[in-house]
Amino acid sequence: MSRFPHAIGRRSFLAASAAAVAIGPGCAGADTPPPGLATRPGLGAIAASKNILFGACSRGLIPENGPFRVGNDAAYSALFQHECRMLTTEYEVKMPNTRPRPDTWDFDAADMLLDYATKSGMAFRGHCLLWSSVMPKWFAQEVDAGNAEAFITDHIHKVAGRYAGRVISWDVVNEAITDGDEAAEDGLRRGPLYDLMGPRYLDIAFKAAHEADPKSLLCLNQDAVEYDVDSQDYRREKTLGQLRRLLDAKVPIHALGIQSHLEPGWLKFTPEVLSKFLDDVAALGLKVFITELDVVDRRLPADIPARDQGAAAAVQEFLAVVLPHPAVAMINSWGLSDRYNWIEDSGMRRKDGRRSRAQLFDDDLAPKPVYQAVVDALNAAPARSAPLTLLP
Ligand code: 9MR
Repeated sequence: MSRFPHAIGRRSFLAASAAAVAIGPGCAGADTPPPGLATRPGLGAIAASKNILFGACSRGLIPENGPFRVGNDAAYSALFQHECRMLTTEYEVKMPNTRPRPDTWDFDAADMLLDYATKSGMAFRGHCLLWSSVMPKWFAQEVDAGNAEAFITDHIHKVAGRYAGRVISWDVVNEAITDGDEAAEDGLRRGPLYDLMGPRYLDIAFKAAHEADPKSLLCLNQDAVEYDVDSQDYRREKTLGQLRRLLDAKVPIHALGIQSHLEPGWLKFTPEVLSKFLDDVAALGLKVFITELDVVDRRLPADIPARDQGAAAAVQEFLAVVLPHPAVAMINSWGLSDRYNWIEDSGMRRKDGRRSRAQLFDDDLAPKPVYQAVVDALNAAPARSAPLTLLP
């Protein structure tokens, strides 16, 4: 299926290739094992003891977008296997990657990640089938109001159908709701999908995903709904509105994803506000997945101990609200180590030029205070009645 034979088995650290990877300056290499694995059970195991699924995203091999990290960096792979029970695609199934041209498909990177997850005994999570902010350049020329529904349906059938029965959960639509000038009246983000189909694009996408993969838990994945500010109040209200609308229309949807790129030192966090939102989503009969947990540290101090404490405090206050809630069934970290950190390739970098420390593990794959915050929160969490499974 894949032309990449790199996937390695659980704990087969030595067998993995230590091929050249771009890792952080001055940090230990791919052949230096991560410290401390023998002395801790791993987040995946702690979470599983509460029937919570814990995992992280990783990139597959995309030449212009970074190496196959879990497959090429043996130390990183060992850490990933120790800590994670689920692997989430980071870029591989987004439309510009699966479909470089309207009639050309490329599943190599996604296949590679699925092979790795399967051989490692991990669940596999698909992110994301549609994201109106990340679309191929050709889309506007090829798709118009007349063919949009058929086009989107066919696209989702092909992608979700390829992996049917093997994806614990799909982010069907990413970041659908926004605020300010980008938002239409119903809070939906204007863009290539909304402009052609209106709110119906959500209905079309979820139906197509369910047809293609009837066992996968289908998720609407939303950003910027964690904090107590007007713009996020608006997003929470509009998100609930769309969820109600979809459920009333009998559209197959099973979960709301709350991305949770936490950003301490900026927006106000009020536990009751987030808690009420979780209650409102759960009252609709939906699960909640924490889909992209990490800490954007650009507003924290430069001093590393102070910065790491700030990150740990943000995660601690967030998880203290989220994890007691029985609807929350999954935590996915958006990366695992600062060695591979999406923030460094984004507009969210620190202004002082220092490398971001968004992740649970540092460049040398050692746990940071934020890791302990997650351990403590998981240990304090009540057990869920059952683990997350594919639909019957
Ligand atoms: O981490 C992802 C990065 O590798 C991609 O280049 C980028 C664009 O596709 O997306 C990043 O992940 C985003 C995720 O898909 C949706 N929420 C925000 C994440 C960080 O930008």
